[in-house]
Amino acid sequence: MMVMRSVLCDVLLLAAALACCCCLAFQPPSTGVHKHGLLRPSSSASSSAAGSRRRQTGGLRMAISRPDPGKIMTLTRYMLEQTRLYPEYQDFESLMGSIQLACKSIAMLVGSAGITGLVGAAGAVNVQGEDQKKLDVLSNDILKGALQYTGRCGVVASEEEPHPVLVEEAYMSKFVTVFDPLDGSSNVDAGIATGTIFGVFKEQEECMLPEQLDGDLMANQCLGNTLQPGDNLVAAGYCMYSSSVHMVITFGHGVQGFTLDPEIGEFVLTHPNMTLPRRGKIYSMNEGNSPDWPEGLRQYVDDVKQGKGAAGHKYSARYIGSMVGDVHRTLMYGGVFGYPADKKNKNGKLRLLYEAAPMSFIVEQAGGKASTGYERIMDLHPKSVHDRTPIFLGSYDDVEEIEQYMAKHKEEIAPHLVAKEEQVPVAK
Ligand code: FDP
Repeated sequence: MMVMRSVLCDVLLLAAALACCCCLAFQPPSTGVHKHGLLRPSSSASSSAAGSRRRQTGGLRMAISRPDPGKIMTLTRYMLEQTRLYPEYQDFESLMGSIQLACKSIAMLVGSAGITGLVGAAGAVNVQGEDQKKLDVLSNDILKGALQYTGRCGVVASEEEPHPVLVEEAYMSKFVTVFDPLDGSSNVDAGIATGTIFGVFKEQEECMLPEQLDGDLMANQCLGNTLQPGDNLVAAGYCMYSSSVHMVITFGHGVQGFTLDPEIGEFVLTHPNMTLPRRGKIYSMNEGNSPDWPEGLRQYVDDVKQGKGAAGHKYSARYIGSMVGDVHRTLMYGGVFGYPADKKNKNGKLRLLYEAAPMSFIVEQAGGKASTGYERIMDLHPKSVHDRTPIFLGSYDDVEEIEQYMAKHKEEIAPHLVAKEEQVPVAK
């Protein structure tokens, strides 16, 4: 009897959910946009006359509203409007135009990969010894291609390229762009969230060399532009390909989150001025590696699981294994994401230049903290394009607490790559 009742309940719930989905799928466009372009449900029945509809679906009432195209804050419009406030945004406009176009193309490829056969390995191994997926290779080409014609970007450094690459107009450009074209790609065949991470540095003056100089030397100088600390970043962002496509960006004046509206093919501002709560309730790390973690971290995780940390409440574990997905959730809900050093990987796994530094810039701009466990990620100077670093980022107080636990076991510090004393001199 009990079993029958629960089956009946499930059937009823399923029917309600299906009815709700149909309702979602077939709602016609209507108005209902707040000043930042946020979608919001209509507040009164009279709004149906203005284009929004409500339907009774077995007890569930749903109101779907579509933004008024004239009022929508698209990423393109946002960039235009920001140039009035900050003249330096003018330089980012064409760069962001190319990056958003590339992200839309990658989103389309990722979304249809199972159907078009773009799953599985490409048959090559990247410079870091990882199997390249077909989508890794394609995403890299799309981004490089898009950046080539901005007239603003001279050098790109990518996870999928052994060395930085000079793109057209290299000697007249202003920016160096670093990116991981498809982060978390080992998950992509399973339909799990993946993303593109990017960071933008200003080119250093040394790249403006006299023409008579030997070509190779000039190229080397220009390529050396990529090796800058996170503190030099002028823009950073990521695009997440998941149940919806999100673009989160910072130019050093806060963090803005956009969502791709598939009906109009535009990124719309849905999360203005994203901020992290000071404390969270989630820790996000690959706990399978915990036997090899530093003792301080093991103790931290043990304590917060039992509510014995400074917050006084119990923490839950959430780990996707895709940095963009894990960082996005951390930005939305708070808590801490980490990929620590361990006995086998003294520098952790994630790459400083095009993963850790851009994400740290975003997190700091959202009021959070990003650390190796001992020092600020943004202070680290990479020695080579593919350097790795341990990382903890997220709610300020949570990351600070991890640093305190790690400090209790200082003797265990992994000899990680960029101790401040041995920094590579890089002109700012
Ligand atoms: P992936 O190898 O799938 O590209 O960038 C490396 C990365 O994913 C991150 O996105 C992710 O956070 C991490 O590796 C996951 O590593 P583990 O599988 O070792 O947990």
